Amino acid sequence: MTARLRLATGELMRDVAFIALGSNLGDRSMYLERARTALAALPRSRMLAASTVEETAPFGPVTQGAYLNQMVALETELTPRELLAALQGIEHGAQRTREVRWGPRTLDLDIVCFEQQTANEPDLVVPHPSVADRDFWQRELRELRGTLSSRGAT
Ligand code: A4P
Ligand code: MG
Repeated sequence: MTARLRLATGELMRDVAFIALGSNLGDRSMYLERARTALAALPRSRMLAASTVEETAPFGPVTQGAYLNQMVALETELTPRELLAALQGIEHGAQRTREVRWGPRTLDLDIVCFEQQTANEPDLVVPHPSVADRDFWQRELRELRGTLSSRGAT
């Protein structure tokens, strides 16, 4: 049974999820573009905005190529857990290969945060524990929040 939030009016809650996209293998722009298309097609969801794509130097213990990173804001009725399952499906569709943790990958999709919901489970932590450490996530979040508020969406 899915614990979806139901408002007093009986409607399902529409929250906004911020999703980080990363790619550093193969045709990186194509993987990001396909991921955006797949995210926009998720059920009970609507793509609100996408940040600038930026090339970032790889961090972490593994020597690897530069990443293309981007963040999107998705209005969704999916719970954090339902969204995680959907993101993993999209990653598999990108022939994701990842032999080592933090290593190179065609596509990585992380839930950065939800506007209203949180999660703290062994396999799902929202907001993402690394949100404060990644400059580019901070930049992309600011950009998206600016875009949404200038449209009066938040
Ligand atoms: N998981 C828990 N919370 C979340 C969440 N909020 N969003 C669990 C997504 N997943 C979450 O992830 C491992 C497990 O984390 C998942 O099964 C899920 O249940 P994964 O994507 O399978 O493994 P991973 O990506 O290798 O590990 P992790 O910890 O997500 O790595 P990172 O932190 O994504 O690091 N350098 C640059 N410049 N740009 C990058 O984007 N990314 C990495 C990967 C390394 N260096 C980078 C970049
Ligand atoms: Mg990841």
